[in-house]
Amino acid sequence: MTIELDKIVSKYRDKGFVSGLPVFSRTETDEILNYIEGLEEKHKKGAGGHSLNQFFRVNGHVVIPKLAEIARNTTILDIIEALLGPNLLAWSVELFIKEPNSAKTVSWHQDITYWGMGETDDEITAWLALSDVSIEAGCMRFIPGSHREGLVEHRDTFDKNGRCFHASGKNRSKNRRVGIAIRYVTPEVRDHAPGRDWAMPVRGEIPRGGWDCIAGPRGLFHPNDLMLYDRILAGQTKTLAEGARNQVKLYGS
Ligand SMILES: O=C(O)CCC(=O)C(=O)O
Repeated sequence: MTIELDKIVSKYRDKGFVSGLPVFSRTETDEILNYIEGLEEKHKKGAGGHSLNQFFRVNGHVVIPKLAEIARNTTILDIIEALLGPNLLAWSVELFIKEPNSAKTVSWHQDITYWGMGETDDEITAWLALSDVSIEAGCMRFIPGSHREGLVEHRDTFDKNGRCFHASGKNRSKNRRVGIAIRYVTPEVRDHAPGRDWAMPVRGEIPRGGWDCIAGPRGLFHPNDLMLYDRILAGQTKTLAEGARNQVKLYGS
C-alpha cells in the first residue's frame, strides 16, 4: 500500500487523527515484539534501580536502542514531517501493553494537558500496533474533531494531535495487545514554555533554545544513559506535577 501524504494531512487536520497507515510488515512487527519479549525475559529485575515497566512506560528511547531506532524510522518520519514540518524531535517512546483478558483501560484524555508544553499543535503521537489490535483487544478510540475544541477541563484517571480526546478499552481477547507510542515535537514547542526539556533530534536542524538534545542510547541500559534517564525523569516529573491538578495515573483499573 502506498502512503499518500496529502490525504493524510487533510484527514488529520479534519479529524485530529489518522489510522491504519502501513509502516512495518507483519514480519517486522513480530521481530520488534520478540525483541521486547526477550527484554522481559532477560531483564526481569529491570536496570539502574528501575523496573523494566518504568522504561516501557516513559522515555524508553533513552536506554533501549531498539526504541530509539523505531523513533528514527524514515516512513514514520516522512508522515510526521508532512504534518509538522522538517525539524523533528522524539520526546518520548512508550509501550502500551494489555495482557490477555485484562481489565486495564485508558480513560478519555487529551495528552498535552500534562506535558508542560502549553496548548500546542506542534506535537503528534505515532501509535504503532505490534499485535492485532481489534475492538475486542482494546483498540485506540478517538473523538473525531475534538482537537478543534482546545483543552477541556477533565478529571479522568489520566488528567492526541495532543488535543484530540482518546481512550482505549479492556483487552477481552486471549492475546497480548501491544502498542508503541512515539511522541514527536518540533523545536518551537518550547518557544513559549517555561524551563527546559529533553528530546532526541530525529530529522532536520538541531534546535537552539529550550531543549537539551540527547543522542540516543550508547547501548542497552548503558550506565551513562541510566543516569541521564534519572535526570530526565526528575525534570519531567516536576513539570507533570505542576501541570496536573489530580494524581496522574495512566490505567483506569
Ligand atoms: O495504547 C493505549 O491504550 C493508550 C495510548 C495513549 O493513550 C496514548 O498514546 O496517549
